[in-house]
Amino acid sequence: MNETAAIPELDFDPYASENLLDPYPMHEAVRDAGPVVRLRPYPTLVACGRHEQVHAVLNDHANFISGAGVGLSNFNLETPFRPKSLILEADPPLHTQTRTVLSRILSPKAVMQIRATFTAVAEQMVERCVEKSQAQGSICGIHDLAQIYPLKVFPDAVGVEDDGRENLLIYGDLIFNSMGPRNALLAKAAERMGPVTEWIMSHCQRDHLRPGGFGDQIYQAADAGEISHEQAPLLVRSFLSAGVDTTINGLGNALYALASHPEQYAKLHADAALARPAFEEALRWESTAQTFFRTAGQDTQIAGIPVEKNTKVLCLLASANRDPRKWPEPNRYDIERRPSGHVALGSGIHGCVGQAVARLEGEVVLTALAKRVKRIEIAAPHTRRLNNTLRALETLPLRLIPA
Ligand code: OVM
Repeated sequence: MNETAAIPELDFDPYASENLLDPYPMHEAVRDAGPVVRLRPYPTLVACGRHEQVHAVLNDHANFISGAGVGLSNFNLETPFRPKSLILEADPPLHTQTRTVLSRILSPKAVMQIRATFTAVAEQMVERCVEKSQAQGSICGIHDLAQIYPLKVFPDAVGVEDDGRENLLIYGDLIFNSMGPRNALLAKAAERMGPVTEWIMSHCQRDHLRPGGFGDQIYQAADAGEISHEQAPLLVRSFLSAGVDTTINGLGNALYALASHPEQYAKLHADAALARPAFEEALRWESTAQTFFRTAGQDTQIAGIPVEKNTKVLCLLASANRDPRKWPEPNRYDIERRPSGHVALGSGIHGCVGQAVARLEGEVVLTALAKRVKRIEIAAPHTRRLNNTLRALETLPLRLIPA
């Protein structure tokens, strides 16, 4: 009866600093061990590192639920650290109701309406970076570009006031750390929270949101009876939770990919229309959200291997995105690859609802760079910001050589 004995066991701790700094050797070992593995430091979960199984789990929301949390903690056994997200940590039918509203607000049509503004701000910020790089010798790709761009355009689109936006960074860092274990990273993030939760929740209220913005549109959906007025602030919270730290690090990782691959940047500079595929390939190559979990909603199986009800399933998104079973030369960053099928933005009913906005941000920033900057040089080694879920850079010193 000991069917689980068939599952290989490995010693890796995905949350150990060495694996957060460089997860790729661990990913390879997990993939090569089998379609499903156990990790001795977390004996109650199973992990999937191959694209086929990660994709299958994400696309089987009936067996692999989100309502028990999409981090390590099982909300059936532990109280969530904040009221559950009504979309991320929900299953149908609730998820269907809330997702319908968010996906309309973030639709391609809505993205067309913000495109001109997002483009203009990207061009201004790239221009300022070029000037700063010339005046001071270098810029920080994170502080001078990847961080300030999303922190301006996205809260503007949601309709959040300018004051206090740095709270969004602290909040994002906490949320993505909270999906891992209660380690030192989470403790440090929680320490910095102080009044931040209150700031976040008060800025989810209608009277704090500019009329017509994405946030206000949530309340309009409540007025129309699509969701309740009690649900509205929590759905605005999803914008503030998922919309800033994700794109900051997506952009930061894309800058790192391009700076560390000058031959790829040369292609982008020669043809700015490659901006969108270059961003997409960066998402595959260096997945911003490294991991998400599901929970077995009943006794089920993965690749024919039994998985008991209530088991946490660790989906190593970044590993699936470099699985050689799926991608030729997976460790190569190649902006001419068309990496469709990557799972950096998830897959299935929970696939990133803001992906059109995220891609817009990536596209317009890389387009502005491609046009204005001939070469990007690494001015000094980068440093990483460790986070239990996010692949994040702390600093990325760059020299921008204008065209
Ligand atoms: C939410 C939420 C929070 C973090 C991430 C996310 C990637 C969603 O609160 O709904 O999606």
